[in-house]
Amino acid sequence: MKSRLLILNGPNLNLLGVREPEIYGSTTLAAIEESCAANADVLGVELKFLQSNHEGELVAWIQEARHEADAIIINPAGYSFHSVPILDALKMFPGPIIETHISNIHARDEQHRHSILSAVSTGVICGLGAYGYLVAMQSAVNLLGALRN
Ligand code: CA2
Repeated sequence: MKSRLLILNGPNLNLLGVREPEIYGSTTLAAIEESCAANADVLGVELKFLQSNHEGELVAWIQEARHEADAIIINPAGYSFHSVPILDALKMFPGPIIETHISNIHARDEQHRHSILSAVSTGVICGLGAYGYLVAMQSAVNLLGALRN
């Protein structure tokens, strides 16, 4: 059976490519989804790619993922820095979790530097731009393979 990857995107990421290209690049979220879908074919995995501006919706998707996904890749965007509900939901997911940020959050202002979700993530990728999503997918597949062996 193919591994199932779930990619979740948090608030405002639907506006990627439209605002602040100097920080987040000029690639749109639709273009990122397209390259992730192409990468899923190459890696031989199933992919679901979602975005929400609502914390509760993201929590519901993470809960559902316990039955529907083998690994979660999440760009929690602004929720990275304070969302205890997302933190609690991620704690209940049994598989690998790759937290992914387009920008290098460690090189940013104080407010954007400390993600509380990193403590429950298997790995964290940041600062690689949209390419970070592809690295996250490759890492998830690698971790799932290691779990199986
Ligand atoms: O670099 C990332 O991927 C972030 O998760 C993006 C978040 C930011 O709060 C994190 O520190 C790092 C912001 C997402 C806001 O999305 C925008 C999209 C287009 C233009 C401006 C913001």
